[in-house]
Amino acid sequence: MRLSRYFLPVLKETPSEAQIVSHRYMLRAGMIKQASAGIYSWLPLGFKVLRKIEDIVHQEQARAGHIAIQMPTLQSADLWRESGRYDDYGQEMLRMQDRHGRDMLFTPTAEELVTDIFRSHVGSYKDLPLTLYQIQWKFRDEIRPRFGVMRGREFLMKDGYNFDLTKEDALHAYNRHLVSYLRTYERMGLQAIPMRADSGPIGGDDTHEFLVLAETGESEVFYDSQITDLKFGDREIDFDSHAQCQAVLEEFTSRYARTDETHDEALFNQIPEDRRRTARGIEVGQIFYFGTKYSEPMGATVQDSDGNKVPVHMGSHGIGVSRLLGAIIEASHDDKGIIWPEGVTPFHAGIVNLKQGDAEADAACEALYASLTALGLEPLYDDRNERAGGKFATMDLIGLPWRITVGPRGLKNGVVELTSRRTGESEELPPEQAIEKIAAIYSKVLPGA
Ligand code: P5A
Repeated sequence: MRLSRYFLPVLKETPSEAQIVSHRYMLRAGMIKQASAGIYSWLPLGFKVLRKIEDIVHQEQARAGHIAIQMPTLQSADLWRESGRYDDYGQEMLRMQDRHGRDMLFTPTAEELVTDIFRSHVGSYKDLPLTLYQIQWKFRDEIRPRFGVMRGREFLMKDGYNFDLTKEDALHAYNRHLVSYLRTYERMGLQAIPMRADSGPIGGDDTHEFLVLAETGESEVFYDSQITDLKFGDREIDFDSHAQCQAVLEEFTSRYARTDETHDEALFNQIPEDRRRTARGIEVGQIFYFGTKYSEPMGATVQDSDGNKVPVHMGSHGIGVSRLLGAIIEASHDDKGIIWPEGVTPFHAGIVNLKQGDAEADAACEALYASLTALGLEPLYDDRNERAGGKFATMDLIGLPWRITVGPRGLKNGVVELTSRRTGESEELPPEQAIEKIAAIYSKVLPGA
């Protein structure tokens, strides 16, 4: 993409309504525009990152054997009356009527709808296990929408639902999701710690939230510092193996880590004092096992091997897809702007032409642009007639991990400058070597590369 032809409405001033750094940078970098309280339009740069996050989620869901569907945002109230949640859900649910006076609602979650799909089409234990998921907009009429995409009213969620014959199988689905989520968040450059939590209106006793530690997080958390040393890394897991998923779950959940809802001071105090941590965290996901809470009242049953009709055991699992942009920025920025992890960056490298209009500099930039594109990478070329200082400030703000700076002086010596956004370190090297280096870095990040 050439910046001269892109739509990147960068703001010079810091918007006064933004209280936390991710919200400020998302507005300043022209990623989002508020449409009304807690509701945002996604501008090109923000939309690009949102799509990258969705891509990672889809890839990791496929790896775990889960199947994508798409359900509507508007639902009939009838199903929610069947489960009993229509009256329970309260004011967070946006309710409306269609022209015939039928009660409708904007989906805050979709346990009922997916259970209805299941009961209409699945009747035998032979069709299990089954996990269906979607990435879809949700609406929750939060009393205090704030911090931009962090606590929106409309927000994008990955929501998945497992259907299993037995409790044991459903607990495997729970464990499998925990493992899959560890991998998913790490690919986004995040450490998200599973913590024992409270299940709220979704229900059930088994639930973990995934929290990214950040001072601006809305949740208070308590944990054993040893937990932050754990990395999932690139281990190969057989997601069908109960034993393997169980082992990973135990490794990542055996140390104390709880949100304030489930915090137990006496247990916490058994950890050696130098390892006790109290901090704040951003909830980027949550997994639930709730057994037959929906399948029983809604009649979602299958025939077991003895021919008996039994309600299926279920759980649901959510990732805050749009919230993740805020969480990633909170975890990765400096005073100049965002620092995107390679896995989610909107463009792989920036090209800054120090002397637009200089025949040699222009040609060198074009050649770099073509080489990166040929490798399947997306460069953002700042080809505007602007001062170098302004170009650098924009690149720093939008946070591309790598910048190639091209100017007539370097070109005389056959070199360009390659700068890491994260460390600020630069090196001069011939253009081909700069390309090779960038290609090598992304070959480890991009799937299939
Ligand atoms: C699991 C999937 C559920 O709704 N039902 C389907 C279950 N879980 S949840 O924890 O309530 O939500 C899942 C994730 O969505 C994100 N989230 C939000 N993001 C932005 N703004 C909001 N107002 C908001 N509310 C929830 C969180 O990341 C949460 O973990």
